[in-house]
Amino acid sequence: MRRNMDESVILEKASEAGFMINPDAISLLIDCKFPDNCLISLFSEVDTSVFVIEPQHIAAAIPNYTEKTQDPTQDLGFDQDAANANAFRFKYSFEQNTVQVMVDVSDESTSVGEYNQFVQYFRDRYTRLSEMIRSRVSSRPIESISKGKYIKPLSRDEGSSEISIIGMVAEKSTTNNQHMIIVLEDPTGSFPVLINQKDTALIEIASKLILDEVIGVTGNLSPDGGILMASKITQPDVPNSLSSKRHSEGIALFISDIHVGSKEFMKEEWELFLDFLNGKNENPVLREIAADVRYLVVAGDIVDGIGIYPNQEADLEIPEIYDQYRAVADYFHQMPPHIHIVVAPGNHDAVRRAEPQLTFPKIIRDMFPKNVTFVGNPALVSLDDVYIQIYHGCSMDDLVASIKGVSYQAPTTGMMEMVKRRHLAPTYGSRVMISPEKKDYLLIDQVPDIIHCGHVHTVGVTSYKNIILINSGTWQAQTDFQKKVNIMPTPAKVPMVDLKTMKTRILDFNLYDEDAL
Ligand code: D5M
Ligand code: FE
Ligand code: ZN
Repeated sequence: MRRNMDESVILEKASEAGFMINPDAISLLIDCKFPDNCLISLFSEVDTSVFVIEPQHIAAAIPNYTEKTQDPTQDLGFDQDAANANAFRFKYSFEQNTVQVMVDVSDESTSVGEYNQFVQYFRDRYTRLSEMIRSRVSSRPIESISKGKYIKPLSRDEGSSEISIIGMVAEKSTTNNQHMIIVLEDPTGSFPVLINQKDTALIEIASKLILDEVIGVTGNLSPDGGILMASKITQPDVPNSLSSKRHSEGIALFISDIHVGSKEFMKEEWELFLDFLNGKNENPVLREIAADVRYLVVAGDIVDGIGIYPNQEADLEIPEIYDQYRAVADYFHQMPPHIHIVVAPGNHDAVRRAEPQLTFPKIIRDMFPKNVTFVGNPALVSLDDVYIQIYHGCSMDDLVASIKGVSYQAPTTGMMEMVKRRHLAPTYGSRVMISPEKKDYLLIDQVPDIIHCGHVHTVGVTSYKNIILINSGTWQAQTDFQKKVNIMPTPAKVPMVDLKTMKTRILDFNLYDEDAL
């Protein structure tokens, strides 16, 4: 009969071998019923530079460690097939996951694109963004200072004559003398603001302003009352001191831009990712991570689509749209069913192009397994208590084009600019088409714990004021178009967040890259 593995025996043998041992490593040995007469040979596999034996050392020493049911004296269990069958165990079940859709236009759309709806839409945007600024800036309606209406209060204190207005940036220009002029607009009127070229700090801020963002400006009126001479610009932003993040447990993975159907879709790397999800990666560290995965969030462009750009047919492996969705759905059927998957559309998907985008039609949703929750783009969802703002990211093209320092190679720089403006797509009428819903779904109202974008096909993970910003890259190799415009994708990388510690990491499934995990 097998002897029960005892903690004191493990401690003793580890010490004999010259190591200390972490309690989790002890639990792992007990859990997998490792035969204690083989402990010494196990510990001899561990690198002598190791001081404390951690679970990964054990997993690495015996990659196919297994829960043995047969008599350990007969067989140490290093048979590959038996090990593969028994070694791996998912830690969570589907029932333990809680996905709540907090904000999503999908069932609430009212827009038909009429002029009046645009008026209402922009009023909602202005009201909610200006409210965020109003708590820090005491402002007056533009009407009250227009046409010389404003009368300077009689005061000996010059500083007290400063006034503030809050408006949308309607125009932006530079004078011959390098001063900047910004025209601000609120529901009562519009007013020009001058940023003096000598105020270099303010010019730096003003030069990054983009059309249609909502800002507060504080300053003095010119002697003739015709222009506001700015001394301060206030963006909505989020507070510096966001309280520590909500958290949960297990792991959430973030992907986007799978582009199934494209000739450039990286099938092999994607299949390696599927194997990883199923606990079949050779690397014990990756198997340990896979065991912990509870959520997978997908931020759009799940297929390459059809008719998205001129002559796309030449780039398609699967020319029919439903065939593309059947192919990607088939991959999702190969994912472990306990993982709760959240899928939002992107500009290549078969939904309306204007944002906010409604979720996929029923005929497509029905192709997928039951563990998939479909949302629109953007959408705010909570995974347990952790708030995730999902947005495919088409506005990144505008942000790269209009803000100095924002680049495709560092996609989170653009996401930071979204947070400063509390808006996912601040500029209207450029690359992003907007559908005028009653309320502005693109506004970042509730401060999330994580913002997840895709679209630009480059991976980036960073933190801004305690919000984790993730751009999840792609599974499509560089296209001819991207080559022409010098976009260098970073495919087959998967950002993950440990929901317990809120620490992040990027898993790499590139097959032909020496550095890949
Ligand atoms: O976008 C993938 C990437 O390619 C993203 O960075 C935008 C860029 N892209 C795609 N089409 C265009 C056009 N027409 N102009 C400029 N940049 C573009 P995806 O949504 O996957 O096509
Ligand atoms: Fe894409
Ligand atoms: Zn896209």
